[in-house]
Amino acid sequence: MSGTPSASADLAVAARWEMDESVGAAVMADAGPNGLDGAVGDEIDVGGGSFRWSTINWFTHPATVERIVVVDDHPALDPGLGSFEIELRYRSDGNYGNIVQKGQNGNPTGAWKFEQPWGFPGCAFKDADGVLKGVTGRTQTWDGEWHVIRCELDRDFGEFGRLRVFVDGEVDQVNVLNEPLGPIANDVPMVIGGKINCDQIVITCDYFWGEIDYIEVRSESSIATTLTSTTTTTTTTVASEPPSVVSGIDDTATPGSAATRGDRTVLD
Ligand SMILES: [Ca+2]
Ligand SMILES: [Ca+2]
Repeated sequence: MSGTPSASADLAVAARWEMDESVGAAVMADAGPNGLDGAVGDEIDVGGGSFRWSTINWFTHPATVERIVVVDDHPALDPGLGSFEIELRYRSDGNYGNIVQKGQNGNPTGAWKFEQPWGFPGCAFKDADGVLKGVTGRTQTWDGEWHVIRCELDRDFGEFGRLRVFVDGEVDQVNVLNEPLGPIANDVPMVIGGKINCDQIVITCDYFWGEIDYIEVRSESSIATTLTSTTTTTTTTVASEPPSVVSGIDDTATPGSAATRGDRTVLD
């Protein structure tokens, strides 16, 4: 069961990971219609109905790919021009970290992420033209208690759509878009727990710590994934990201600032 109902009837479950695997499991099973199982890194503590990540400093070197779960690219996980939602139940005493994302700043055809800078949950979407829109909650949720968080890209609202973040079933923050947000699709994996393309030197990995009970992604693109096959170019690879040049606001390095409440200039 989802914590909160979808705003749009146009959405279908793209994937749902219950994260109920047994101790030591290497595969995160998808209960959704597309069979999007993930590969679980060895440093993730699995069992008892959740996945757990140990505390880590944001600057800890080297990058630790064993801290992430990797789900292969699938069109249902790319918003395209449709609406999109990510919902998860989690608890954390960390005021930092990327929780789940598909793509990074250097992915030229778009990216999305769900994060908790300074413990404010939120998400950001970047389109193929580089337009970046985000919404960050007003409620800090790094209190170690369980919370259901949902981020929503609603393409059908108003002229250009809106982003909303829900905390425990209540709307926590809204960003009504003031310009169009174009197509968002890439050919890189979806990652849970931090970035996949990072080195902790030039590109921070933004590792999450805490515990996740489940994650569900709902998308319009999942309604007809066979019709929504990747139409973007295949020139993007995981290794192609240039250095994460901060052109204005680094939303993870300046968490909690006023700028992180609205749109950002970098999605990393
Ligand atoms: Ca794709
Ligand atoms: Ca679970």
